[in-house]
Order: sequence, then C-alpha cells, then structure tokens
Amino acid sequence: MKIYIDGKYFDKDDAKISVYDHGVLYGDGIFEGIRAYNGRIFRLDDHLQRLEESANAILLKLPLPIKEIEKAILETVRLNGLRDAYIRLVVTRGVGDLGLDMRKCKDGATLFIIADRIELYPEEFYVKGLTVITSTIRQKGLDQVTPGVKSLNYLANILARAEATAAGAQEAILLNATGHVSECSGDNLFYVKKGKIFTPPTSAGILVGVTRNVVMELCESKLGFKVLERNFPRYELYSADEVFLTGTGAEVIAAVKIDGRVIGKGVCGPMTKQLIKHFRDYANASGTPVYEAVKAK
Ligand code: PXG
Repeated sequence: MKIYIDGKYFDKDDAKISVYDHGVLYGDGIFEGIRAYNGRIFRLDDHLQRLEESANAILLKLPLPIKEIEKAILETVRLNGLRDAYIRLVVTRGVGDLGLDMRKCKDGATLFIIADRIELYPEEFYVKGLTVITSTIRQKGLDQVTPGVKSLNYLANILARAEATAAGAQEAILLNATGHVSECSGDNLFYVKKGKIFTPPTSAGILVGVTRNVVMELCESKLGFKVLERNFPRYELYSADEVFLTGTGAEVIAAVKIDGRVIGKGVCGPMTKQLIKHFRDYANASGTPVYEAVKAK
C-alpha cells in the first residue's frame, strides 16, 4: 500500500509523521472519510468543500489548493490500484513545539491520504438492521467547536461507540445539551413515521453528512418521500415505523432496536430498503472517475 504524505508516497510501514505534529499532540486538525465505488470517487466535491469549510473554521491554511488536493487523492487511489476504496484524508496543523500556540507550526499543515478497502458492516446487517443505544455522552454544544467541523477530536464519539460495544450494540446516539437527538458516533440519523421522514437539523449539532445530503436528495427527487428537519427527543425514535442511519462507512442502514425497544417490525423496513437500493445504484453510477482521467490526458 502507498500512502501520500506531503507530496511523497510511502509504504505503510514507513508512512510516519512527527510526534511534534499538533495533530498528534492535540488532535489539532481535520479529516474526511471518502468512498470510491466502481472506479469513481463518490461526491468528491462535497467532501472537498467540507474540508475547506472545516479548515476555515479552525484557522487552518490548507497546504495545497483544493484542485491539487483532489489530484493527490486521485493519484493515491490509482497508485493502489483500487476501484472500491475508503479514502482517509487528514490535514493536521503540522509540526510545532509542545505549546498550544499555532504560530509555532511554522512549516504549515501536514496532509496525508490513505486509500484502503473497508466494509464497515457485514451484508447481513443491511437486511437485519443494527442495534443502537443512547450514549451517556452528550454532543458538543454549538458554542464549542461545532460538530459541523470534522475535526481530529473524536474522543467523545469513540467513547460513545465503546458504550455501544459494551452493551452489545453497533452504534450509539448522542443527545445534545437540550436532550434532543443529534446524530450517532459516526453516522447521521433519520426516522420514518406515517410515510414522512424526519432528521435533526444542523442546529441540533450534527456533522452535515455527505451521505445525509445525498439521501435527502434521493428522497425528494427520486422517491417522492418528504424529509422534515426538526428537533425531537429519543422517545420519537422508539415509536417510529423505521429508523435508519447514514454515513460514508455505513452508507444507509436500518436501526431496529434502540435502548432495548424494538423499532417498527424489528427488521429493515420498506422505505429504508428502497433507500438502500437507490443509494447503492446511485453510488455505483456516479462520481469523479479515477482512471479515465489519466487516459484522457
Ligand atoms: N456524523 C459523524 C459524527 C461522523 O463522523 C457522519 C455523521 C456521516 O457523514 P458522511 O459525510 O460520511 O455521510 C460521520 C462520518 C467509522 C467512521 O469508522 C465514520 C465516520 C467518520 C470516520 C470514521 O465508522 N463518519
């Protein structure tokens, strides 16, 4: 495997960054998790836009123009000969000293790109659905570094996920400071009630997921499902007809048990099933070509 770090490619065992990098010392940086399907990078522009917005929010100057970052992503996937891939792009503040002062990171940001294979959940989970719990950990408030910034500070999410694992569940819901549902540790969340679809708004404190946006577009334009963004407590999930999660890793997947309550019929429901199918068809037929771009030159 070849990993990109600041313009050079390294074998996995040699792909290293400094222990003085503020990404390591403080989680001072941002990232994107991107998928490639069938030789095309899914919604690359959306991921790059979110990267730019996250960088801007944390006063981080990206080390390259976005077009160059895009080229580096394509090249990394190509070098690894992947058609279906999970791409992790990380930008850290770079090498500084042991203090918090970002001005000490004089050489600028560190950028690395890993292109690997992943399958987050085995196929049977897409049929049977996931078991989910509510975490004791609260979503960060909007007065803190907003959850909309995809920062390297994932400790709350990791601990929430560990609570899920300890309870025999696959995902954990984070409530926000007002007790409303925000999102899961690595996915956005939707529920279906009487044919309508509901999801927490940005103001609930969520990462505005690329998959969330795609699903909302598919619902409105292809499937004729109405999606309403509004705040709700977790009790609305218990009485929902269907609950599903969306994320780059998980794609679209049902949650059929939440905090011990069976949701709907306890299996992946009909609307979620349709969405999974449409999402997969769309993902496999769209995106930025990885290999054709080279041939065209
Ligand atoms: N919320 C959070 C907190 C996330 O981390 C999403 C929503 C979904 O966003 P996208 O843009 O992917 O639709 C994410 C992203 C993992 C893993 O291993 C998952 C994410 C990020 C990193 C790792 O499960 N999900």
